Amino acid sequence: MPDALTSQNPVAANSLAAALSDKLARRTAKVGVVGLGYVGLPLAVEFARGGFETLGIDLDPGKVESVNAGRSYIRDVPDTDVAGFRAAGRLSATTDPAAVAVLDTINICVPTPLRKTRDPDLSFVVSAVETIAQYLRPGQLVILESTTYPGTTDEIVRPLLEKQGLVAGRDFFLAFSPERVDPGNETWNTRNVPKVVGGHTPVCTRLACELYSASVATVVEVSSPRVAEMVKLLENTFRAVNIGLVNELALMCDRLGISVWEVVEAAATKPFGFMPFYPGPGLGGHCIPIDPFYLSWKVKEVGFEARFIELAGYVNGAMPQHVVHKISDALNTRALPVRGSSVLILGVAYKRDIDDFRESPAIDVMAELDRRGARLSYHDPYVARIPADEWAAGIDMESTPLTPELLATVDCVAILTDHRSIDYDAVVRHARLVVDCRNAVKRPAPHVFKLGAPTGC
Ligand code: SAJ
Repeated sequence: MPDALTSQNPVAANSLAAALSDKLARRTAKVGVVGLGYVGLPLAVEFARGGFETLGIDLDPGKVESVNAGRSYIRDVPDTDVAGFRAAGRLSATTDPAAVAVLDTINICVPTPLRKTRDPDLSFVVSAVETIAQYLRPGQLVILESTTYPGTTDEIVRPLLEKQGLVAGRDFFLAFSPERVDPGNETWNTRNVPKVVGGHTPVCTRLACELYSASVATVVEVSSPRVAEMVKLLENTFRAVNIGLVNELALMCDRLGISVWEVVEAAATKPFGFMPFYPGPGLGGHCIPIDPFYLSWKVKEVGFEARFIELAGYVNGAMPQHVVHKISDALNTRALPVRGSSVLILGVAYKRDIDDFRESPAIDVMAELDRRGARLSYHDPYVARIPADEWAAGIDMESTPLTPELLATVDCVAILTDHRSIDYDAVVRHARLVVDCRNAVKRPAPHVFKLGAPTGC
């Protein structure tokens, strides 16, 4: 009959778990983070802040060199944090995967993109896990954080780790905890966003919670890695579907002669049962446009069609084309064809006040305008250049300084990302024609055309 302690505390019943739990409690555990991107570097810094000797492992020597030089390359991570924990001997980095052998815990924070065929690309996860498996030893805790479909940890990660004969939950410990990093968010960060954790066994869950509790204010236990994987997909599918809804509403309002911005603003006064989303030129970033398709792909395996996800993908995916038509219609009011007209794009990042233009719908709009023969320029205070090999038009572009002369010269200014640092009143004052896809222009004007609103709204 297990004694009270073991039945209440499953960790105590497993000597390897008890040993790790003790190291976590005394902060003597050596913790590792594989993948030092916008998720991994903040996590490594928070583990160091939590008192652990933390090792970052990344394939990119540049990232490793930066960390070891006490420099950050992620906007949300101050250099002072990296330098401080580096000096305290609590943070370092390496490209050598063999370092896994000396670690007590390993968090995997590598990308989970989509392939061109819109299927999940788990190649980065598999590569990281296969590397870890080479050095896996009894007593280690492995946690996957990369956003993925329900079943990845159990069906892909666990078998790869168990190949050497160790058994998850007995010889080593395995959990999933979705990353919830919102780049550029000045309120919510790795420390204060609740961390959902689902372990392969209760012991795995408990150990993962003990690790995070040293660095994260709130840890939320769920019953399995599958549940934790699904939690993240619900979070981001919720956004993609609601953004699709409001984008479709914008198309309706365009036809009904109503301002969708006025409608959403008024609906947002409802203090319960409503959450505002806003139309835009499409869906950018490496989370929202991608994560829902991990879920729709997985459920196809069990014969289910995730129609909301597919429909939202269709609506959101069609927005760049709609914006190009909006720009074409606006030029048309000046008897100007797209071909040969000069169009200045304001904001190319995938959302405001950040520097990331990967998967940005603004780039899709620019590529289509270029294909139609427009003479393009752009201004984005956060994105200095767009390399030729990073977009379909295949031309190197640099952000042009925003001046009254430039605004007065171009045939049309298209606001695609509404960075707060831009003076949109000045844009309206100097520009001949404005197409506003983000409701950045607050005062109506006859030369301002808005997505989802009649002219002059
Ligand atoms: N977008 C709209 N209308 C909206 C909201 C967003 O068109 O009402 C567009 C944005 O312009 C962008 C895309 O959708 O192109 C994604 O925007 P996002 O605000 O969802 O920002 P992301 O992609 O940085 O999403 C991250 C996610 N974080 C994680 O996955 C851990 C997401 O879960 C967060 O909810 C989101 O940040 C956030 O709330 O900012």
